[in-house]
Amino acid sequence: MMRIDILTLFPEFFEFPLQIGPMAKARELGVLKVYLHDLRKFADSPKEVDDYPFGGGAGMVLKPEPIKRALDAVRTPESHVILLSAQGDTLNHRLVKELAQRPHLILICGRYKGVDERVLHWVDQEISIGDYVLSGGEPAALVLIDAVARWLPGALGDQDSALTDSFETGILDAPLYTRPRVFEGLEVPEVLLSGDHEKIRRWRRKEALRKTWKKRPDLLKTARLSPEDYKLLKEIEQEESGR
Ligand code: 9D3
Repeated sequence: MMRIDILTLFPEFFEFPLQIGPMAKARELGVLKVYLHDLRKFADSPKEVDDYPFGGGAGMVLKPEPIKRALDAVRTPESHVILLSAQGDTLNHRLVKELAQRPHLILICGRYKGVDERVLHWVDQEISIGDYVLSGGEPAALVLIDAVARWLPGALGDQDSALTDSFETGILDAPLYTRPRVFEGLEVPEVLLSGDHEKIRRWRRKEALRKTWKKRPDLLKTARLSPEDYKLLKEIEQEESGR
């Protein structure tokens, strides 16, 4: 069971997304418990969550007291305290899997210009979701929870497994098609209608490798490839150079 406590000025930001998909499934199964905490409730008054920066300048800074009080209320010796911050380690597949092993995450969402630097004394890790500017930590926290929930037992249902996710297999997914067989003159590849499961498996593997070779050649350096994969890649390189 994983517990996640979210410290935020906008708890309502999370309500709808947490009711959909693997996050909802994990919560229904009881393998994920999410608790929302409004930082305003930990302030001396609802207006005292932020203040002007010492030294001057535009914008507001989140005060340390509400965050410390909220942490004191929710943290245990098992907690891993994360500040969502544009200055943190960039979230990736490996970090998501590490976080999914932890029993308790506390996610602190910053807003405005940022949080008082002293908050970092109580933070185990700062995490960013990429090099672009968000208006606050909330969307980043949601991204993190979504990615982590996929690794909790049962969250994906019977068919799907995080182990078949693209970043786990190391290459991109094969192209997908559904009905109709012909749409605006564009046909579904014949092999997918053939019923020949071995032929379909080989085609999918080859097209997944082709996509990776074209779009993310960097992934081919670290992917675990079979002798068959190398043969398929050779065919792909020949086909693509002859175009
Ligand atoms: C651009 C200079 N600053 C804005 C006045 C710094 C800044 C402060 C606060 C930049 C972003 C934010 C709010 N962003 C987050 O809290 C955040 C974030 C992000 O912006 N990008 C990627 N990941 C994350 S995680 C939290």
